[in-house]
Amino acid sequence: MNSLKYLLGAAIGAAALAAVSLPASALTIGFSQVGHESDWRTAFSKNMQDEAKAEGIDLKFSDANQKEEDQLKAVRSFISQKVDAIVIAPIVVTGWDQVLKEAKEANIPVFVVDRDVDTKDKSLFVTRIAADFNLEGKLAGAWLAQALKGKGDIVELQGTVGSAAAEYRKAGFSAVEALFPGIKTVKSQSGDFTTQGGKEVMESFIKATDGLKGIKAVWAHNDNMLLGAIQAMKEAGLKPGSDILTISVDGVPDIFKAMLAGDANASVELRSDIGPDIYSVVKQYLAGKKDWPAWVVIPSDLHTIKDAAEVLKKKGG
Ligand code: GYE
Repeated sequence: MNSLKYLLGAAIGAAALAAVSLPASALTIGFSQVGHESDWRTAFSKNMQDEAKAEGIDLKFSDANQKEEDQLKAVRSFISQKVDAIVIAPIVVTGWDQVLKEAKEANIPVFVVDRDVDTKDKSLFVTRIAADFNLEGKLAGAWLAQALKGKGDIVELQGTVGSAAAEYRKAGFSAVEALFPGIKTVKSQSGDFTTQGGKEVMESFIKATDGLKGIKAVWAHNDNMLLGAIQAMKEAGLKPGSDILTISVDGVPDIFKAMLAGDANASVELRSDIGPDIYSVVKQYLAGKKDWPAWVVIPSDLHTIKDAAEVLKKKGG
């Protein structure tokens, strides 16, 4: 009887121990993040970290500070730590082949998220989980073409040079612009997706065009650059949101606040809460589902002053 009790106790003890020691065998994921250049990015990082906690994932998070070489270092360190999977939000599209081959040789699956890579060998990563940046550019272009009634000079604030988010958005927007001979981008420069970058570039545009003379609108590849540009325009006595129309991408809380204040007009929102989508793909892959489309598309949609208050409320702002 005593020995039965003992056995029972030991079994319960072992079960309890197994439960306690579960985190040690939990899924370990290395996530190489671009940086913290925008509100969208910090919201995405937070979502990845919060969701990892909620799902019991051991997330090794690395912020590359918009520096390519830091990102390559982070991925190599994940490989040497033998993580179960690597998630990469690539800063730029180029330069990935070698390190992806190293991950493949180490048998660690790689998932590309958010921005794209230009590697020809698509077997170097499982899939890409991301919004359609080209479509975002098209939505922005279509909204602006309509708002301008097909006529007007505009200036463009580009995102990080060589990033998929900047390249694809520019291409999408240009495709629509090409349909409207009356619309012309007269100035275009990168503000590196930051508020400060957007402010500085807009200041230089204002100087170069005698206070944006003849300019009817600003197209910014993200909200933060536009928020910086709005500051610059207001400091120069201009009226963004009315005299100069604005369109940008991301849908961060501050852009909806700017719309409600009358300083901005529209933004294409892309989801930053994609942690659950990403982890779900990684988990299914590790559990044996190996066939994935090359791209798992996350939807994006356009918002204006009409639904700004409602969206802001949903975002808790
Ligand atoms: O729009 C911008 C960020 O790659 C989609 O990067 C992302 C972009 C986003 O810094 O704010």
